[in-house]
Amino acid sequence: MIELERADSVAREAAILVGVLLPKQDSRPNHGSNHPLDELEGLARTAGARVVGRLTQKRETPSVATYLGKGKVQELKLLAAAHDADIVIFDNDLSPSQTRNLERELELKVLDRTELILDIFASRAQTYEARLAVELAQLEYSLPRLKRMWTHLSRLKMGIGMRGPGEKQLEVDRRLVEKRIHDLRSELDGVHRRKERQVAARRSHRTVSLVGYTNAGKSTLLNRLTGAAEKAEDKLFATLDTRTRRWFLPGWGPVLISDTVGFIRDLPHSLIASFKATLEEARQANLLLHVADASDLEAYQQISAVYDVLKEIGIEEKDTLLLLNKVDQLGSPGVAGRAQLDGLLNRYPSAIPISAHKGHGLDQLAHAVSDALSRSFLELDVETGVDNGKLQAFLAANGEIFSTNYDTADRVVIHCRLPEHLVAKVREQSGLVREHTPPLTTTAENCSPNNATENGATHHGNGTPASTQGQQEPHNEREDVA
Ligand SMILES: Nc1nc2c(ncn2[C@@H]2O[C@H](COP(=O)(O)OP(=O)(O)OP(=O)(O)O)[C@@H](O)[C@H]2O)c(=O)[nH]1
Ligand SMILES: [Mg+2]
Repeated sequence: MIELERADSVAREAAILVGVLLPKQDSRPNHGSNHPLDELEGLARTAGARVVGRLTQKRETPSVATYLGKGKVQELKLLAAAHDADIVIFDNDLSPSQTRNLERELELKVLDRTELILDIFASRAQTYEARLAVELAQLEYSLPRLKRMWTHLSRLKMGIGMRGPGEKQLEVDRRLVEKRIHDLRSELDGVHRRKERQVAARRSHRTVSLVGYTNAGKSTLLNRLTGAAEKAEDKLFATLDTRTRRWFLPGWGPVLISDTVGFIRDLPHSLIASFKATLEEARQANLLLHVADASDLEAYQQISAVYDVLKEIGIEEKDTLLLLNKVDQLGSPGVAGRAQLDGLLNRYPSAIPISAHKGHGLDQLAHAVSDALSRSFLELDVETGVDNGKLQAFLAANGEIFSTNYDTADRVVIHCRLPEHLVAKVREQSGLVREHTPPLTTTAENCSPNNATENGATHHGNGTPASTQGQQEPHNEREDVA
């Protein structure tokens, strides 16, 4: 089987890692204690390579022809020969001509960081949607590099960077690739629209979405909270699609919680764009839980890389709780200690320290989630005809009913808590909506619609309190696009 042959060859690939430290990257904190190629090594291992050597160079700017300086290219060639390497992986993004020049010079396959990430995604994508997304991202990456085939290498073999559609498409004519890209885009658009509708259909439930750097512990937390058994591994990009589970939030009730693909610094733009459908749950969630690995020496950089990706998909303004995970690890050898956690808490005072693995901090997490969700709920008095059973059933299904008062023969007032975005639906079903008036001040008189303005909730003819009306309409319109 071809797949097995590929996996087999990848497992045997000996890789040299190369990083050019430009002034911006070199000034990233913690590099004194963490090797700048550690993350690339994690990625290379995830792709199945055996790392046999590392080489770094500090430069003001990359060399136009080979990214590395001339002398370093020769050093790299010797290093690769000494370790009988099969492949060279750069931590930087190379232009098509830099890759070609390096491959000629080194007589070895050369990959850059983007290509390595794409390759991992290609080998891990399980669902139809994830496969389409990865194929599209790979083809977009390959298009400007179509001339670059590894035929000029004497030691051509299958392996990293040649999985997925890469090896097929590099041989075909550009127009066919463009056509395939076009087809994939429209197929993914269809998937995205279907996904938007599916997610929107669940709007009556509050939804919480886990986001975060890859390997931060999102799937472990989902499993811990919901008793699910999703794959959680000490591997980068263990999760590539979205799983949604029901979480019984103490003191609140059931909410939907979803786990999704992890982020990484400099995530290729084409990949983010292709994974739009996968990230739809996060886009429509009421609340994001940003899981960060507080024990990682690069925690600060990882947190800001996640914010960068959230910005790129346009959801950086969403209500977000930052969770500092793996606190059980603090104090273990080789990981960040208590001082880093204190520093993180100083920088992000409302962050919640947790251990998804051991279950620490989950009560505090549940409280914080309840509080955050409550902010988007309204406590209301809904008045309607006693015979409007449909609306009463709607309120019972989508909100929480505290009391029902039959103050007049034909009218009923229901005191309830309701998601803000459903207020318009209540109005559509002949419900008159007012801010809740506490029972002690409630009289038969001020429950009548005519007196609504007198008890503090300004009416606008449609039953919505002034305080909610302004935000309500655009919010609903945006969600109704699906
Ligand atoms: N010590 C410790 N390890 C944890 C904790 N949470 C998760 N881990 C470990 O971290 C690794 C990654 O966990 P996952 O839950 O797969 O991480 P993820 O964020 O889903 O990763 P991707 O799906 O790859 O993006 C696994 O080996 C977990 O066992 C924790 O609280 N403490
Ligand atoms: Mg995961």
